[in-house]
Amino acid sequence: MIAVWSPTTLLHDPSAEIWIGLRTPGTEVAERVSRIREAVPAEWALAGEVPWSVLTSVHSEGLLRHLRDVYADWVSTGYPQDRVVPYVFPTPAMLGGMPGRMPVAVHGRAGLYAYDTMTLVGPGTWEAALMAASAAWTAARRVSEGLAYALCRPPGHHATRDGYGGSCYLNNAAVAAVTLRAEGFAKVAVIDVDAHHGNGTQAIFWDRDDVFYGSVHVDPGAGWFPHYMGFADETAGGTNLNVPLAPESGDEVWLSGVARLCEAAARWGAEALVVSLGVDAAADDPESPLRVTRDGYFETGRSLGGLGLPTVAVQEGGYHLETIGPLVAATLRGMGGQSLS
Ligand code: SP5
Ligand code: ZN
Repeated sequence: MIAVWSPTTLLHDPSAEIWIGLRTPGTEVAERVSRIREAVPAEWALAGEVPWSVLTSVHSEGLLRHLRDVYADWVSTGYPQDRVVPYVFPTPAMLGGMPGRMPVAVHGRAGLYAYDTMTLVGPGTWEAALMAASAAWTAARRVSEGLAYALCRPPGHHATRDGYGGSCYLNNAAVAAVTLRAEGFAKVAVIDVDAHHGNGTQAIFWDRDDVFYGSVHVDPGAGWFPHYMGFADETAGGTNLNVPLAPESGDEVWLSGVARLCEAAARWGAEALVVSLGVDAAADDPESPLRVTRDGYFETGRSLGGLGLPTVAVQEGGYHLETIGPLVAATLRGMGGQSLS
């Protein structure tokens, strides 16, 4: 197995999430990276920086420049706290069909690309997000050497072409998918086993027939993030498959969902696979109500590995520091056809 990371990903410190008006401690912390690295025995390779031209095949120049520049603009304006936090959002409801102007104030502009108040931008955020995307790019370029794992942090699957949210800034899995396409794989499947629906990845590939997106996740219709998307009727004419699960679902229901995604990707004719590997569906995880066990993650990996495709696994969520390392390791062992221990 190839495992790719970058120490630069440690520089992002969200410090907090503003959630329903409460300032709560950030859950997407740098220690996640050390916990995973300790648990995954591999020759860790360093990511090389992803070319800008690859990023613009996934994201708009506007989003990329905003993420690159907004923190410096924020600091030079002299706000009372050290993180970019939006307070006004130019939603269709606000603009009422009008085009709207580019705000002069940075605090006006902060809501232009952010779609929630939980995903703050601080001093190392751009550098970390860039190197997380770079890890996905590097891993995808090395997929011919075997199963490739990118320890991306911050995660990516909630980031859309034009927007960031859900602790995600750049869509690492989408970067891996377009890189596999550029490497010559004609049909690439993304299978997302993070506990949340990957609305960003779904939206980025919605109109494309060369990338399939499938996700198993806690049902947004039961009140869970990302609330607006992730429903079973979002099919994109056959290149998108959502399997929403009831809160409290455990291994049995989860694994039948994973099996459905694997069968669909195989039937569609996938030639290469990107796995959005979140482990926040685990019973101990504070961010989802699903109840998947370590054995369940191992079996998830076995199902995905059973496809027999060149595979890039991209880290997404997983927030219980005591267990994320073993959970990621178990999934990767399953994917690689190894035994659990
Ligand atoms: C990549 C990923 O797993 N993103 C997760 C985004 C979902 N976050 C929803 C947060 C809902 C409220 N969390 C309350 C905990 C307070 N810190
Ligand atoms: Zn998640």
